[in-house]
Amino acid sequence: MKVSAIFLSLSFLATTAGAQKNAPQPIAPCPSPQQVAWQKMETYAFVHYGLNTFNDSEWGYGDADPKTFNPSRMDVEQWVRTLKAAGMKGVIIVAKHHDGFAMWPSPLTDYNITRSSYDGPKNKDGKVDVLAELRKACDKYDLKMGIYLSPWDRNHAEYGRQAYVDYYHRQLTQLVTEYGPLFEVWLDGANGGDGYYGGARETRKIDRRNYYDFPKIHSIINEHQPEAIIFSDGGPGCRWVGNERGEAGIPNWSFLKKDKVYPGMPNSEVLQNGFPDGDIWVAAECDVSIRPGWFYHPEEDSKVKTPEQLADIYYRSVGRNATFLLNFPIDREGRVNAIDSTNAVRFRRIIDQDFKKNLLRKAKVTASSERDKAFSARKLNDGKWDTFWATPDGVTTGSVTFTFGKPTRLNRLLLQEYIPLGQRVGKFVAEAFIDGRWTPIDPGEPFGNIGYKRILRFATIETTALRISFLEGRGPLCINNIEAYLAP
Ligand code: FUL
Repeated sequence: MKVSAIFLSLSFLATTAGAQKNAPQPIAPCPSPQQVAWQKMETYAFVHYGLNTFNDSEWGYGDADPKTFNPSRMDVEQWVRTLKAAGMKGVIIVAKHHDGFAMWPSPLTDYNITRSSYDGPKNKDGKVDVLAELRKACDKYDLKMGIYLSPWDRNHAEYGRQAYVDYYHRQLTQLVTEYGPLFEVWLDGANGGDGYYGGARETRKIDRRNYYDFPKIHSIINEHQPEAIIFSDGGPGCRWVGNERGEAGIPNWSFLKKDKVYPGMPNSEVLQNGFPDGDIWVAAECDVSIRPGWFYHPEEDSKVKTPEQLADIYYRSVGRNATFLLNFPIDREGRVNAIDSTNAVRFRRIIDQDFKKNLLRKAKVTASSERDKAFSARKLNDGKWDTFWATPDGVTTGSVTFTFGKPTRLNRLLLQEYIPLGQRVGKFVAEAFIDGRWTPIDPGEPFGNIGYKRILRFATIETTALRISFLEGRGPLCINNIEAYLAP
């Protein structure tokens, strides 16, 4: 290492450590570094593709002929290029849906892609393998990859008995060891019911809480993919938001109660808000399909969500302290359909336009109180993640005022807490100085709380100053970013 490089890295360490010195104590529960990195991805994609695509179904019984899987122009790179253009940071592929059909050449079942009519690129063993194709494309275009492996399997003869659970664990082990780094593993909550089950055609019930041996599933994933976030209704990495509209609740706490949540649990509406007094950090993920169905159906070509609808969902998910998982049903050609891709790319343009120029960047910032120089309110508009404004110990409320040099028009406000130290703010309000008075802005919904990110939309106002008052905190405030915009 050259002397200058050593000096640079030492001074870098000194400034980061300096910025953290005298920081407020974390307030549990706090996210792991992996959970923070995951939440910063904000938008990522799902792809649903399989026998359902070719049999016009959403939940196959597990009896459809593998030969019916017969794409005419399949192109996995086209998926990945499209998702990149739509600003997605990762893609989660359904490796196996409830029908049990494996999209990779699973040696554990004949019900897999090698029995289909697909004759695409071959993996290192000379077999068709959609997961291997996706891995390659993701590496080429720098997109993160995740998998969905349905615990419910309507094809497997042993479903409902221990032999199936062992099978599921072995399938999972193969996926987490052979397809490179995964950012998320998706454990669906749909469970048990009628199916083909190796020809038995009956209804099978399972004990949702215990049947799959979730502790074992988690240890398999953690052992081989320590960076992966595990999704389920109850986490432990991230949680379902309790609806498939792509909408988080107001408020939205990133906390759950450990003993109250598990995949397939009843009363899942509570997941929209989380628990203010929860004991584990499990932030919400909003999954929603760009079409009414998760799988492709030609008659839904006229029902693709518009760019404006997708932007609205972005505000209701990312803008409410959640992530936005947007599903693309791959069509019968084997591509992201042109309508879906056009709308998704236009959606990204809307978001880019809405957040083009942070109008608070040059405003003068003052605060009701600050911890010390290192945690000054000026950090709020330095655009960096790990410098933040904090109040002294014991001070759990406060306000920040931004003053503009001239009357300024705006209609968006974005706030972020420094979540590595926990989620703290319970209530806040934003006011603009208009006609000589402080007037609350009207976002058309409750202000709620903050967390990783909160975005408010309101009719354009013209103001000379903006004041944010934090009315309730679980401890000293740790706010790392406030921005305002004038969206077109
Ligand atoms: C649900 C499943 O039942 C749907 O088919 C879809 O895969 C969705 C993402 O999760 O629980």
